[in-house]
Amino acid sequence: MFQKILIANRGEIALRVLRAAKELGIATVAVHSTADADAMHVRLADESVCIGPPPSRESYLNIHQIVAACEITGADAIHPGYGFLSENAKFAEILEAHNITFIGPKAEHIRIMGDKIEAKRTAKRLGIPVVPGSDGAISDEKEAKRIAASIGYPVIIKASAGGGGRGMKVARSEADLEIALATAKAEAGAAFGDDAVYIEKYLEKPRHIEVQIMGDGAGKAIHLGERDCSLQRRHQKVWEEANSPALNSADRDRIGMVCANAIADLGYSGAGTIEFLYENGEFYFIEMNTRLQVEHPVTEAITGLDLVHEQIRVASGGGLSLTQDEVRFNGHAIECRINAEDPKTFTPSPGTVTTFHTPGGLGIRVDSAVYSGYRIPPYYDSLIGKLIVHGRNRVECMMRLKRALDEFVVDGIKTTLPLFQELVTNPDIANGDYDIHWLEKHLAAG
Ligand code: MV4
Repeated sequence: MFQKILIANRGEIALRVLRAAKELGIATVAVHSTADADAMHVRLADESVCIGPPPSRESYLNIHQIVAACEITGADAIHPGYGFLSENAKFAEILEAHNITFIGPKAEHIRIMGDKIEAKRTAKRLGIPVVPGSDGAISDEKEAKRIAASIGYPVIIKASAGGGGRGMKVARSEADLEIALATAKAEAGAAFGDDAVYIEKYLEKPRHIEVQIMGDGAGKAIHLGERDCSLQRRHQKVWEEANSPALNSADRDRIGMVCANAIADLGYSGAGTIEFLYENGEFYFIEMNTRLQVEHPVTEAITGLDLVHEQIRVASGGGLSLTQDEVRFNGHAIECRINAEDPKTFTPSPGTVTTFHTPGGLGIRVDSAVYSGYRIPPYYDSLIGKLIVHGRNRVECMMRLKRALDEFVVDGIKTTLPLFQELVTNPDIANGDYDIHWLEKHLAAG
């Protein structure tokens, strides 16, 4: 087991990792920018190192400073959290060269999944169902037209270096295709320095369902069920739940086992998420995330497992703590992402939080690094906390969420809490009847 872990992140996820390390008796090192000197993760860590000025590029993304902090403090492993360096294959390689363990997958697997064409090709080879489309990059308009005609319109053009919704163009007919292809290619080249694009059948009203997997890096893997993350705005998830209201247990087991077997074959190590679009009872792979995700606590709530413990165990060579047979799904969980934003316009609202009072009681978890008097800096993302609610079933979970939201007080800044007050009483949400476009339509309808 590791003696000391450096946490290369900030905010609630830095705290989340710190808590897991403490429970395992592992010493912790926080790193922080000058804007985060008063942050909770810095206060709670055993040691801390300032790694640069406020902009992420010069601090939380600064590989040299982070490696130096590791060497100065003698940490033997780094947990990257999510975002920042968590899916940077180069970073994983540099750590390996310095004999520091990266608590995450092999660099090779991060690289494959970062290239969306390569990811899809790999998924298909491993037996995961993919969206019908081109086998690789589209070389010219003629090829695009031929493939689009064979899969049928509408189609979507995606950047291989994109992901998370960046660099996508829909073409509803052959007349749209020429311009969609040209703009997708130009935008991908400008944004990512790689203009490779691929084509897929465009699914009109899917849900976003993702499967949580964990591999031991040596051919064993398990799945921990799925999360439904369809409620999102501009590709930012807002509300996530486990299980998906759209799946029955046979569908869950089927897609879960397909993913676990694929991940075992790949020799994947650590936590990962396989993302699907789900429409008319079918799953279609879109991307894989090779990190711990923001919404991992809903999976923890229904499985009783600590995913960060599991990541640390696997990275230190201890293997998975359980087999698939030992995974049990219990009840229902919902996560609300609380952002420091105007709940109507979503304009960021940094500043001093004068009161921060969190809900409690059975089935309630709040992951946040905010405290009363904390000043939210304007430099980073606007997530200030996650409210995770567990119940024996979805109805109980929703009732509990409603009362937890009533208890939650955040004064001094604007937050998205009022949006959740509204969602928790909405009939479509109560029925689990929503797709990836539901929230944006709801917000547009005012
Ligand atoms: C799609 C799609 C429809 N058809 N692919 C957006 C994020 C990126 N991960 C993939 N995305 C989509 N890919 C096909 N073939 C619709 C989306 C999409 C979406 C997906 C998940 C969650 C929210 C979304 C919002 C708009 C579009």
